[in-house]
Order: sequence, then C-alpha cells, then structure tokens
Amino acid sequence: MIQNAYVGLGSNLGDRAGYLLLAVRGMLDAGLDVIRLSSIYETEPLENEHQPAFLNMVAELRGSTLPSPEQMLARLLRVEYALGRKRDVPMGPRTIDLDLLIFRDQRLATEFLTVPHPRLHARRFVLVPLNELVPNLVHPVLGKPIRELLSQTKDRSNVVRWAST
Ligand code: PH2
Ligand code: MG
Ligand code: MG
Repeated sequence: MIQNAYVGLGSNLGDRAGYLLLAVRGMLDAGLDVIRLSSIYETEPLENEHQPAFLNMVAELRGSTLPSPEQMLARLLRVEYALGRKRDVPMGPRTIDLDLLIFRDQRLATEFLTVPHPRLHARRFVLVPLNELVPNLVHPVLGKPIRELLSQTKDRSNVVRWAST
C-alpha cells in the first residue's frame, strides 16, 4: 500500500537550483505537504537532446492531506506558471517542470493526466532520485519495486549528484 504521492521536479534554464527550491516553496504554499526531498542531480537531457543539462529531484508529499489527482495537477501547473514556465517547444528547455509521478496506488489515464507517469521507468533522472527516497515502493502498474526498475532500465543516461559550488 502506497500512502504518499511523488512529484518530479526539473529545471534547465536560468538559476536551476533556485527554481527547484522556489517550486518546493510554491507547493507548500499551495497546501501540498512536502515531507521529504531527494538529493539534487545533474542529468543529461533525454528525448530532446539539444538543450542544456537539467537539475532534477523528487519530492514526497504526505498522503493524508492530498487533494484529488486532478486538483493536484492544477496546483502544480499553477506553480509552474508562477515560475515563468512557457509551453512553446514540447520537451524543450524550461525554468521548472513539475510532474506527478505516483499518486498513492492510483492508476489513472485521462486526456490530461496519466498516473503513474507513463515514462517513469525509462528515465534515470526520475528513477535515481525516487530510488533514494523509496527503493521498495512497488510500481502500481508494473508491479516491481523502484530498485528493480532502476537496475533494469534501458536508459543509460548520465545522472550525477549535484553539489553547488
Ligand atoms: N524532462 C523532459 C524531457 N527530458 N531530461 C532530463 N534530464 N530531465 C528532465 O526533467 C527532462 C528531460 C520532459 O519533461
Ligand atoms: Mg516532464
Ligand atoms: Mg511536465
């Protein structure tokens, strides 16, 4: 039984670490109870490779105070918008991207929202920070723990712990 929800954060424009932290603040201000954060990782861009390197991390949100998944998506989009997110180039550079990765044990696929996130298992930039928080969490659709999804993923992209200098 998964109690909590997990959000992936990514930034590859401007003050990347600053945007991650402002997004955490934004989620808290929106009433989303962030209870744990992974380390920050510097990651090679996937899917659209011609863009700057990302900083990525994962936040854990307390399950007992979660709104509905749709309400949660609306709040995440509002935080992205407040931090200057533009949606021009799909998969392109962004100040901040907030993706709902896992919402308790729920499986959902609508025009607007699919949970668990459909590409989670193919992205080391999600699996590495998620594995840091919940290696034993069993993926509600794939039926395998995050630890195993990480060791079995075909993605070979570079994900390294980031240290501010
Ligand atoms: N997000 C994408 C596409 N590619 N690559 C990395 N490394 N990190 C991301 O957050 C990312 C990406 C689409 O949202
Ligand atoms: Mg994304
Ligand atoms: Mg997104």
